[in-house]
Amino acid sequence: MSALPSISPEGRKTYDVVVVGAGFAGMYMLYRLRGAGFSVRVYEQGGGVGGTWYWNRYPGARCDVESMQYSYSFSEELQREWDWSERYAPQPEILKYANHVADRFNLRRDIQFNTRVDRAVFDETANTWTVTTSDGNTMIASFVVLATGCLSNARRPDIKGLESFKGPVYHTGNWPHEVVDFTGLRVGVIGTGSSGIQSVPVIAGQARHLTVFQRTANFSIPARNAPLTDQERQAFRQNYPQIRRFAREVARNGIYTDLPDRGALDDGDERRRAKYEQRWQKGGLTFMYAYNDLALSKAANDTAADFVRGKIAEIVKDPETARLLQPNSHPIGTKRICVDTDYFATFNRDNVALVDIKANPIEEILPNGLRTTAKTYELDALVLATGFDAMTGSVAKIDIRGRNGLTLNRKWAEGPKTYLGLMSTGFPNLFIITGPGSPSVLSNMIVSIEQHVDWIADCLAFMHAKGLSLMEAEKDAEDKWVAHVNEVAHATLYPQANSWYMGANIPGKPRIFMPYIGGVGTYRQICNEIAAKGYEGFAMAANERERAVAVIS
Ligand code: NA7
Repeated sequence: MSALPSISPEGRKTYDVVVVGAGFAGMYMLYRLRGAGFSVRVYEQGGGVGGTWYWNRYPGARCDVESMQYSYSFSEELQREWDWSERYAPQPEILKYANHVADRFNLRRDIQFNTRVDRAVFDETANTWTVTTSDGNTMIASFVVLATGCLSNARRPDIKGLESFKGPVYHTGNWPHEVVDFTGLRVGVIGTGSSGIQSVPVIAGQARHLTVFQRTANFSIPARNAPLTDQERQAFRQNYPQIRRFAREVARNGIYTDLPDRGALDDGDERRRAKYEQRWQKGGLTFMYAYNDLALSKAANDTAADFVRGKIAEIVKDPETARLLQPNSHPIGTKRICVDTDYFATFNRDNVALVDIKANPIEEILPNGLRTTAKTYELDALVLATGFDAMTGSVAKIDIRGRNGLTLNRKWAEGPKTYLGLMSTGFPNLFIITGPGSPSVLSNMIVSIEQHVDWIADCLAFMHAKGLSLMEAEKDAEDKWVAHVNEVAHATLYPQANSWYMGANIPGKPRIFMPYIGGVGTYRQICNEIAAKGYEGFAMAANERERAVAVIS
């Protein structure tokens, strides 16, 4: 181990660790590994740090977790010195924070920007990865860490005629860096997930006319966003030790909130309504924490869904539009619940129309608009808020070859298989941060990122101290974990929705519930116990010859 790269006999740079991606996961991974004395190189496709916050610059883009909680906790100084301006910081501020972190910890010197990792091939003789990047360079790494993000691979829908559209076409997940001005234009937004719901009110305020094309209505809770006062920031900081501990160890989703002590049907109608009203007024994702069985019991879930449908009917003046906006196709929370500012009220504006493309699907995009089975709409600009090839999409873009030349795409053809979401059998010395099989997108991502990074960094330090150079998930441990992830998911209502958690938004993608729903606290405990037992379920060896026999106990 050395903080500096060495040169292989073939003249290739050799690192202890190559990290793919310089979002929040890649940056913290670099910080930890560098601190432990490893030589590290980070490759980032974008021109700057921030990952998903670098690409998702659409109007109205904000995090749906409060910024005082959606921020790193690893540095006391950092969390004391950075002042978030609002309860939910807008994308530019989150990106500024990412840049501040990169500067403050001098991370840029080990990050190569505008460089994609195209290929990583495991060399079974040397126990190393040969990594090829888009600039044509090849280097050697003892370990590779995929910090590629879960919502980074923007998905352009396969709609006939899309290429023929004469006006500008934007994807929310890959928004231009220049200001986009919709003033005076007739704009069409396709998609009503989180990105559509956040951008629609802002675009409506600019455009001459906005048509929202909705395939599936979504549940959304008001953000109640507001500037943060000094007092509020201080209160958070004073309580940070317990807030952070709760988020890591107690909360299922890595967010500090007051937890419910009962199920929805344990309260009478009036009391239940009051509880939902209180959560609705408070705003945000923790609406789903009004009761402890909303993700488990359909009858309980229906009470929350009915409450939100009632709110939509109260807000939206036109009854037919209100009816279309009321979600009926999935239990509330089984698709990621959205957090909005004035989304439903936007449909009361004269310049906004909602089109039901479930009833009348889009047939074709035309040079000047869009035709559904019922009508043609004239448009000057098109916004695709159609989401991502989530969780596996960014990994799938890299040609990763493990033992016997097996590609990760081939191994995952029937759905991703991992042990703890951290490693996949047949791909030694390759770690994944917040990958499928870990709580990941069901949680406050920064809490999950810090947990994974700490676990990986500690693991590599352990291996170094023991003189070990090879680590691989055992097949049996992986099979058991995959079965456990499935079993836990199917004990909930989540698999009832056609969500991107299930891969259902990508035609042909296997329908597997990808994230681990057991909760971040439970998951952390499992990971810690496995590490404490000498990384149970992982084969570790000093070199390839010992692999078959050496499992550290
Ligand atoms: P989502 O949540 O995947 O939403 C995508 C939306 O686009 C959703 O309403 C889809 O309808 C719709 N969609 C996708 N493809 C099409 C086609 N071909 N035609 C019409 N409509 C389509 O992505 P977001 O970017 O909004 O949010 C992703 C996450 O980012 C979010 O959960 C937060 O965690 C942050 P569907 O529901 O499939 O019928």
